[in-house]
Amino acid sequence: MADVDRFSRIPNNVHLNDDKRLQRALEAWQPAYLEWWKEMGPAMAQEKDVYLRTATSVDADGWAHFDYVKMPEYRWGIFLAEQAGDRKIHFGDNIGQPVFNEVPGEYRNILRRIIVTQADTEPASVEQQRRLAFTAPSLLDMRNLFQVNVEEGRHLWAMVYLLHAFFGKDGREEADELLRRRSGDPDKPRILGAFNQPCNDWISFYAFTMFTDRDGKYQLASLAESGFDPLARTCRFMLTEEAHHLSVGETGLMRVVRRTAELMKANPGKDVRSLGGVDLATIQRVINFWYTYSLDLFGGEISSNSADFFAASLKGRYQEERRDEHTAMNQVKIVPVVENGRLTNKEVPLRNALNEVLRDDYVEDCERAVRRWNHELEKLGLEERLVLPSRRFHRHQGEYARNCFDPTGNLITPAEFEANRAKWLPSEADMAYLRSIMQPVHGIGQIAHWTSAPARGVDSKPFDFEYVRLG
Ligand code: BYC
Ligand code: FE
Ligand code: FE
Repeated sequence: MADVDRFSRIPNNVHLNDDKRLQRALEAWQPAYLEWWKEMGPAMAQEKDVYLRTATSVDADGWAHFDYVKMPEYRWGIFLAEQAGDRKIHFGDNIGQPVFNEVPGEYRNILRRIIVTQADTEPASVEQQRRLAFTAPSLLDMRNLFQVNVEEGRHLWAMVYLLHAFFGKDGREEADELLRRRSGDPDKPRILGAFNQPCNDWISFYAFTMFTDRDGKYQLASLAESGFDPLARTCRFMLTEEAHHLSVGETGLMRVVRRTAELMKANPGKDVRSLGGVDLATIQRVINFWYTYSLDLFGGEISSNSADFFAASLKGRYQEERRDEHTAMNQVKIVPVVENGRLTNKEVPLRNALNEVLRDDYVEDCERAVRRWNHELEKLGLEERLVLPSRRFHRHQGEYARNCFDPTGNLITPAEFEANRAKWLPSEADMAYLRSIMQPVHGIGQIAHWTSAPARGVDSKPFDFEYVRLG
């Protein structure tokens, strides 16, 4: 990539040098970001060398540069994927027009809202994961955690660039607010529900990166279709980083399941907890928790916002470009809703059901991962299986938030829900147990008793590589 400026204070491929006002504004935001990172970023190893990947360009072969870095010195940069010729808008009401390179006045508010919502999740996740390194099950896991954290920081930079570059004073104010909200803070919480939930043990961390980062993948993919080209290009590049986060979650849970299966196989009939492992029932409950909070992140099943985003050609469907039809007009989607105390199918104009369309793609992807985990159980001849609960279970947003459902999706009373809560969702006792086994394993090549070592390291390095120089 010819245009990368790697050596200025803010590495970038957006010609920051040519826009002094913008450059100064971002350079003024930078110290506040670093303050936030010190206060809310990883609570240990900030001064240690960590074997990290840094984006230095957007080329297929050049963007992932691995080296030892101290996290506060990570080069958080602004990288947009290459401009794709004379791209035309390919969905919504502006179909066929040239892509927007500036913000159309009539879409300014909704576009800013989309960007702020996306932006807010990035620092939120870093805050949620702040203390996990203390109990990392291996140096490689600790390194992966830090990798995810610095990249979420970079994703914040990506969105803050858009706010500064295209939204003037309001954009700068929003960028400042992004450093003021705090995950879980009762007075100034993060915007979306999942990002205010505690994530203090590694089973939760894997479930978070599996399910919550995966919402990120689907949201970013929809925004990568955007008619607002700077957003589309930003998201396209973010997706390349996101793949690692998803694999940390998916393989993280797989490693735990494998270990649990081994313990079960070697000790038939014995309580897995008495062996120091994580029993399948607890893994299931943690899955239930993060999966359902992540389902909420797609918004309501029936949403006029989703119709507006699509009509404005700002947010498409997953892989919109591969579809045959791009107006989403004169079509309906069937959505089960509760009416008069029972579930009935409702026909919803497709544009108003696009959150649910995206959720369908997400659910299918999650099901694929669950099949993979179950394969670990199957390989050892175990009968037990993990499942995804119904998308109606334990919801806080959308059609199903007003009622209670069991994990298979049957309508139940609030009393029935409460009576079963500890069976379906992580309890205080579960959390206390997980805390008790989450002891740090920080020696080179060592792995915690409750999980198994990954098959491979990163960057072709072995598992017993010194991924973090704690010494
Ligand atoms: N929690 O019409 P509705 C990631 C609000 S993750 C709290 O049903 P809409 C990452 C909604 O804002 C990807 N509030 O939904 C992952 C609205 O509020 P107002 C993040 C919620 O607007 C891990 C009201 O409820 N990116 O990158 O169609 C680590 C009615 O909303 C929630 C994006 O989200 C919730 N879960 O869709 C790091 C993309 N859901 O207007 C990073 C941008 C809804 O009444 N955002 N509400 O005040 C969007 O596209 C949409 O805002 C949403 C919601 C899909 C989130
Ligand atoms: Fe992200
Ligand atoms: Fe992520």
